[in-house]
Amino acid sequence: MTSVAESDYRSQLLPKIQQAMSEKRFKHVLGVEKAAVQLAEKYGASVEKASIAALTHDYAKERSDQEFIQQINKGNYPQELLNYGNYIWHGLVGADFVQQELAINNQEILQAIRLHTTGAAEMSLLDKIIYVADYIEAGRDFPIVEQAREIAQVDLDQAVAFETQQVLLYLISSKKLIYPKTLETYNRWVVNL
Ligand code: DGI
Ligand code: FE
Ligand code: FE
Repeated sequence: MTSVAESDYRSQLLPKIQQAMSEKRFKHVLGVEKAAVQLAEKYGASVEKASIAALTHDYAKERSDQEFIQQINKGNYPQELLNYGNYIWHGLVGADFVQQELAINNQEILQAIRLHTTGAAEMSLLDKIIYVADYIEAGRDFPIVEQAREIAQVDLDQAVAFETQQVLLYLISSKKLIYPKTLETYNRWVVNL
């Protein structure tokens, strides 16, 4: 695909993303795209895939619980997924809506969307880029984000580890239910099991 065709594809995708979410979330999505493209250039991933995965990663975030529950029951998902909520569903199950409604069938992109919240023990370069870009995009302003940004420019695996540890610290300190995949990510990337 030429760069002209790429930007053509992007400009057709953009309004579909925008209409699916608030202005604030759309700004976040554009921030993630910028961060993901920079990381893709730096670490040698496909810039086009990074762009599309970033633009679509939170596409389903504003769907109702009812829509997710319906999709979980329809699809090949374990029933225990129903114990969780939008925070887990919007990526893992939301990728189905991206595929169905935006006709994105690239499995690498769909996997990066599915894993963007929890990470996984096994992550591709694109998975890591989207996971980290979501955390460090320019609109994020939590206290340790600057440290996360610096690490991301030095070592992407270390950035995955740093983010995962911080997320786990937050989840535990606020007594949140932890999705097993989040723990698998911790064991692999933080503990180096
Ligand atoms: O969708 P975003 O807000 O851009 O970012 P995200 O998809 O990374 O995170 C959504 C939320 O999910 C965030 O507050 C962290 C949280 N989260 C990640 N793993 C788990 C989790 N929440 C719970 N309860 N359990 C998890 O295992
Ligand atoms: Fe998300
Ligand atoms: Fe996000």
